[in-house]
Amino acid sequence: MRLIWSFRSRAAVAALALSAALTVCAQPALKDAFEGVFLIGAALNEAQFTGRDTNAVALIKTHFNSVTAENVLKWQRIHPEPGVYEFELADKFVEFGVQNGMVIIGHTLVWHHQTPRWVFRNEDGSQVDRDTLLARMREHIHTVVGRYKGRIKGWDVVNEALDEDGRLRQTPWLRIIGDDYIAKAFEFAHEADPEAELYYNDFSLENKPKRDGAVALIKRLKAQGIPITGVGLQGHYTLNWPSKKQLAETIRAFSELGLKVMITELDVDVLPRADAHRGADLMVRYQHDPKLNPYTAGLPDSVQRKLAKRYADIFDVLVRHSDAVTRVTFWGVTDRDSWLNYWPMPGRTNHPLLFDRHYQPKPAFYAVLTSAEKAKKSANKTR
Ligand code: 9MR
Repeated sequence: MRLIWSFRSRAAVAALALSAALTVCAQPALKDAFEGVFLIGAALNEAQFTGRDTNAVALIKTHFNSVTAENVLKWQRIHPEPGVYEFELADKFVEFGVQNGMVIIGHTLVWHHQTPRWVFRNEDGSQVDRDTLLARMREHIHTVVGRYKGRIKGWDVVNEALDEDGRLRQTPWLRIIGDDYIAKAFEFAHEADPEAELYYNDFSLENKPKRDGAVALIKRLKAQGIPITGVGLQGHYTLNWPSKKQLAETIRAFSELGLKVMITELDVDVLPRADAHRGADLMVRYQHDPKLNPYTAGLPDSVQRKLAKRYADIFDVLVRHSDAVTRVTFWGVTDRDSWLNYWPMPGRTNHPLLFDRHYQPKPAFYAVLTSAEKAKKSANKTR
């Protein structure tokens, strides 16, 4: 019995691999379709950059020319204890990008999540003072950025420092160091690799109050001569938020400040939400509710079409602003990898990306390719 099952499951895996391989050969590549428009990136997990998920690796090599580490460069993963750095996985991620000639992005240096408690504490448990925390931040940034100097092209230096109302988020970084912790992080990153591009990265910047806060923050940084290259709009979107107008205005608001704009974590959540939160705040969490998990057996055609239309709309805006937008990175490769299967509710089946759970392109993939063709045509016309 076990033999039959193992034969069957091996046959199933082989069939999946074959169909994934055929698909990879038959489709035009996203990165080629957008050549000269912007880079097309993906956030990679460990199974992908170590080569274990061979079907995903085939898709990544075919379609993407930029990679971001979804998790392995975060403070907790790379620097879990004082004086202890664990570079093994991060090294493999960077090696994957180098081997495949991809633009490698580092995510992230200073964030309020995934930073171990010890960073903000003395040995006796009391809170560290400003100078101690600045010294720890500098040491961390120098060690990590310095190690990958010349190989990681750009860093999300500070991640999610703003609240929805546009004010600085109350984090231990802000409370202990003060308002200038953001400027300091950029200065330290620039010291460690003067050639690296340095980004401020956040979600929901398409909403005006938060966007205005980010614009004010960046103006302050630029007035002080802080080396900031770009802004990352994370792009954790839904089927109806943000509007095309909001997205276009947001891109313009940052490009008018002389910054590069990139979409750094694109996905489109198709599942019903338990509340009005639009964004990606990891503090928002709910218990599993089967009523809010309607597409476990696959995405119905009607929703599949909505998702394709939504991606077409998003890319229409992006290609129209391709003078400002330098990279579009998806937060994952296939629906099976997406964090939206476990946030804000564990155990759901989400369908937010261009490739489905069987590594197959979805109608949204073709919609995005069509946007690329339009971009090329209009570029030819204006030439
Ligand atoms: O996708 C990431 C998930 O696997 C992690 O558990 C989580 C916490 O580290 O972070 C997710 O990625 C986040 C990114 O680092 C910052 N913007 C929001 C992303 C989705 O939560």
